[in-house]
Amino acid sequence: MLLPNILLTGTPGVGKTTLGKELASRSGLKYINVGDLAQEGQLYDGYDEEYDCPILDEDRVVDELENQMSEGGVIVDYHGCDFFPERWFHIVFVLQADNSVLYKRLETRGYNEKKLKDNIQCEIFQVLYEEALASYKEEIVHQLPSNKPEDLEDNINQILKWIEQWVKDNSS
Ligand code: DAT
Repeated sequence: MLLPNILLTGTPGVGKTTLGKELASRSGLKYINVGDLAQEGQLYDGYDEEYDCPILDEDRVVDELENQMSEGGVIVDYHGCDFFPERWFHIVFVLQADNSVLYKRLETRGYNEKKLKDNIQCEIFQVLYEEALASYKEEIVHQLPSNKPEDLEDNINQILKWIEQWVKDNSS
């Protein structure tokens, strides 16, 4: 494998897509949004009436991604991380935003009151960070602040440096 696989996770609205796309264009790695992939392939298994959204068919998503992941060089973006095979990822970033910042972003998306409240709580209780720590080795899980444009720039530069070092360490 010549390039690493990177997981970007965190509560909806923290900035995974923004970071993932920009990072892909500056690193040459491939960006995959699991939500979009599921929609394109209709990789669903039922419908969640309470949350008013389709339920992801996790096994089919994993099957769909397996070949690309084993080749390496993929940035995966999803607001969940416990169903991917642990071996896929060389590093995991959990993006985080302040409540007030996240609230405004989700409000702009037109989320209803319940969805807003649930997502803000998800962020307050660091649900995705806990999920990442339970699913991957602690030393590869990193939190990244994602409140303002300077955070985005810092995060990109930091990850680009990490990729460069990984490539050096893994070339023989
Ligand atoms: P996600 O993919 O985690 O759901 P997103 O990338 O779509 O989030 O970002 C949600 C909104 O926040 C979008 O309007 C872009 C904005 N945003 C993302 N990262 C940001 C940052 N570091 N500074 C300011 N705004 C940001």
